[in-house]
Amino acid sequence: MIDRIADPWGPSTPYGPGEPWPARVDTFLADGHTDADVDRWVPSASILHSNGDAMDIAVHGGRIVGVRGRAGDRINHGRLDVKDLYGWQANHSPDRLRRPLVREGGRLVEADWDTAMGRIVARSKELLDGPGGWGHFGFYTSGQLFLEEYYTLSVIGKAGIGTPHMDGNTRLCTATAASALKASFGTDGQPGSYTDVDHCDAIALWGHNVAETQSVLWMRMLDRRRGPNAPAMLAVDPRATPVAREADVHLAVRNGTNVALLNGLLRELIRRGWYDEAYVRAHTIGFAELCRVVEDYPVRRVAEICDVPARDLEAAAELLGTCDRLLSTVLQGFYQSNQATAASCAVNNLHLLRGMLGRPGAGLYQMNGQPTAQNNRECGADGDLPGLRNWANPEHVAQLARLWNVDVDTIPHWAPPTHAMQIFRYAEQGSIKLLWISATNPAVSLPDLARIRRILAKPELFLVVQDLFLTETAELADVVLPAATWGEKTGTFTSVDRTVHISDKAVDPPGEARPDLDIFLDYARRMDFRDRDGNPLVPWSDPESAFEAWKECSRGRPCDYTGITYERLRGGGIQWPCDSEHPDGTERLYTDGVFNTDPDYCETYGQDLATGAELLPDEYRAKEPGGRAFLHATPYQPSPEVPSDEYPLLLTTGRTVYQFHTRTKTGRATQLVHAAPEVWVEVSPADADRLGVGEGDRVRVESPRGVVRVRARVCGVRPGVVFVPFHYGYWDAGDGAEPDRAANELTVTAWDPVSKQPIFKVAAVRLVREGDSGGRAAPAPTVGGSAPVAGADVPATVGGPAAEATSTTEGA
Ligand SMILES: Nc1nc2c(c(=O)[nH]1)N[C@H]1C(S)=C(S)[C@@H](COP(=O)(O)OP(=O)(O)OC[C@H]3O[C@@H](n4cnc5c(=O)[nH]c(N)nc54)[C@H](O)[C@@H]3O)O[C@H]1N2
Ligand SMILES: Nc1nc2c(c(=O)[nH]1)N[C@H]1C(S)=C(S)[C@@H](COP(=O)(O)OP(=O)(O)OC[C@H]3O[C@@H](n4cnc5c(=O)[nH]c(N)nc54)[C@H](O)[C@@H]3O)O[C@H]1N2
Ligand SMILES: [Mo]
Repeated sequence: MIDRIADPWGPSTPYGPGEPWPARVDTFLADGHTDADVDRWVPSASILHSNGDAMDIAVHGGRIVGVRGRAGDRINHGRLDVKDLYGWQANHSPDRLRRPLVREGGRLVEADWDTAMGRIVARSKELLDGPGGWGHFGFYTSGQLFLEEYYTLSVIGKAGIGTPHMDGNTRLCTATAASALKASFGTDGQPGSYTDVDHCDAIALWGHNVAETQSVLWMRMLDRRRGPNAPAMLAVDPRATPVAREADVHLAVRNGTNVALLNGLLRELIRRGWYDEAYVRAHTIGFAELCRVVEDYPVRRVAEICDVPARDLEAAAELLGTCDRLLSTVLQGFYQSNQATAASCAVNNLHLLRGMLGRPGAGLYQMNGQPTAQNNRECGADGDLPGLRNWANPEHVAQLARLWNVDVDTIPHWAPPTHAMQIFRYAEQGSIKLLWISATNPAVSLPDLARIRRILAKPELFLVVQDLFLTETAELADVVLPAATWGEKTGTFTSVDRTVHISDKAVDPPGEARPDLDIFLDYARRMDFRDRDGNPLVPWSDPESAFEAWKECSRGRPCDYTGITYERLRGGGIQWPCDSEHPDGTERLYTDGVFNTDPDYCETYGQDLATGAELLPDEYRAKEPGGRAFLHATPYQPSPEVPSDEYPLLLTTGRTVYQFHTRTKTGRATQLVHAAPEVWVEVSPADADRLGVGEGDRVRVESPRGVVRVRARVCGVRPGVVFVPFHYGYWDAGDGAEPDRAANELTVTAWDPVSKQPIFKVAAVRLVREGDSGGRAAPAPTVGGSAPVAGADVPATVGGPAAEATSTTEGA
């Protein structure tokens, strides 16, 4: 029995390079249940991060009673993340939405489905038939639905209503992953495989606190680190995360300076000849321009911009330049920071320069965050066209028109699809009059919340919210639709390394809650969307028939699913592309150094990485990519908001291992609530001293936009920077929530010019002491990035008997 709150990573199983990662099966059964009284184990995968850990759901008496990792699965070899062990308990929370709600006289009251859907359909028809038609519709969805749901929504939006105003919270999450992959390699799709961890001799983590956010992947990395011939490790993060503490080289850069750092590192590699000339010549375009741009970033200058020691930069360059099999992961420290796409492409440059792609151990993950973000990008409910098609390529649009049997001009393609921040802007200006939000909670997760609340509360905006709970966002809705979730519905989803899993229905949803797929299908039926021949536009009726329809859409594209069936998935995960040429799936992309940059095949004609300006098709063709990848070079520019006399500190935001996003699930699982009950701010010892702030003291963090009242944790964040986790909204988990606690009260309305991903990782703030600690430590975990400074008198984060789980290793 292991208290996995106290030890989120569990027992180590060291292994050496090229060896298989040993299995370790993690199980948690609640309330004294044992294997013996489990009626059924239902196959699924984790839904509280993007790792795609396979698990089985334990069912007893029609209820979920626990989970167990699947030993034979290629991703996790049986291990489970701490949120997955306990988070499912939220499914049974007594405050789940059980019936639809509609607004009557200013209040939300219960209604039946006919009434709720009737209101949405009446408003939709009125808008669609009136002047401006499709322009009044906005859809804002998620990275947490299933593939079948995104594809259905995508067809409804693009071929039924014909609106370009559809995006996902994936815009906040992995828009930059997609942009960087498209810009360098031609299309979305991760080149690497998780088995690269088994083979690599160096790991670089670029703004990725993998220990807390993809903890099973971290277990794999740690097991290599504890075994023979361990890989070297580089961490780039302004905080002393567990990753940074483990790394051989930790660059605690000033947040917002990633491009300067990468330019400096690339310059060192080139200068010292640490690159693969033959690979660069055969497989890339843009080397001369890259050399020219990075020439301006000598180590001394970069050390100054990033505020890290020059010798650490040199050590990092040597680590990256002299390894044989480099594995990189990139996540929010890049995607949500300044110059997001340019910085992420610079990591692609590094792998291209060193020829570190397409072979075991030489892996690159432009990471996903949410469990099903990849599917949203594939299916196009997020501001892409389905099947990783190029909206600016008329033949790609024509393919969709043929598939759906609709007029080409119905499908919006005259301009780039509208990104989320612009959708909210249109709602603010009043041109979007119906906004349908599914499986996301923007009243906590979007930047500059005072503004977002104003927009969502506008009486002229007809707001539909489809969720499990009456969230901060749902409270502002005109119609609330109660959804079924993971464990209560069937569907598929795809993790970072393109592995597709099936998640089967294990139990019935509460009350009248319905799977999101059924809700979208119901809407399509009631709206009576038809194709050109008068047949129903959306002819499928359940998850499997939706999946079969999607397979046709994916045919011949990079994410080809045509060889996958539900039946095959019940035997285990499969990596796309899976087609007649690759019947068992594909472990790595670009093994032959040929990239998806062909003008007829690519997903984008490219953008200027500094300004976001779109290239014309002819400009792209003129480059004659011929299957080569693009090396992009971008000069560093300071962040849109930098510290001033008034706001002298840099703010960054992010996560703890125990909570997921706005806590609608993890905030309803006792073990996780107790581990991280309330918001805090991380302050460096130097800043704490200067400001007279001690551990647990009450402080105010203020930006030009808002304020949060929190307690201070003195810990390993870099001097001049403070960190606030963004998990805590207004909803009260019975933990005595204080007002003014959402990090996004402080953040800026600004985004990357290329990916349009908001900048959550850089803002200017000041910190004001409000009162003393009353002898209590901050409510921050002692595990993870918020671990207090050595010697601090802070009680350790533990879970006690309620958090005891088992971990079984072979032969143990
Ligand atoms: N426990 C947990 N796991 C999760 C989630 C969760 O909410 N909780 N969410 C999932 C999702 S959707 C996502 S997107 C991922 C996110 O996973 P991560 O990206 O790992 O998580 P974050 O904490 O947002 O940010 C990572 C790190 O970026 C650092 N950082 C901040 N600014 C900068 C900068 O300018 N440069 C650099 N180099 N680093 C910077 C922060 O200090 C932080 O440690 O996690 C997934 N997994
Ligand atoms: N300051 C700051 N802000 C951030 C970030 C940051 O690092 N810093 N990170 C950003 C990132 S990467 C992300 S991904 C976003 C996440 O932000 P959100 O998407 O707003 O976060 P969640 O709390 O996951 O919201 C998902 C909602 O969907 C509901 N839900 C779950 N499953 C289902 C389902 O099956 N069907 C339906 N209909 N509903 C369901 C949940 O109850 C919940 O209300 O936040 C972003 N905001
Ligand atoms: Mo995310």
